[in-house]
Amino acid sequence: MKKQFAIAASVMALAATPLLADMHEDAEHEFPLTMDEFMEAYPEVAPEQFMLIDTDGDGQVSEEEYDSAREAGIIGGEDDI
Ligand SMILES: [Ca+2]
Repeated sequence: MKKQFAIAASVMALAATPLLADMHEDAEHEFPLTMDEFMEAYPEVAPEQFMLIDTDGDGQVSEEEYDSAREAGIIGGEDDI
């Protein structure tokens, strides 16, 4: 009985791993981010700050804009999330 539970737990852990990896990728590393996606990832960022980050004004945050915003200190590093 105990062994069956352990096997079931292992299978569930294996099945859950790709799902968690996808969610992580969507949240932090898929560029460009729409304003909604960005605000979800960085709820502390005000809409006015989003306009500073979206320097070309297309309503999305590209990887370059994200890197610039981090360098400018508008958003924190990944350690702060
Ligand atoms: Ca942009």
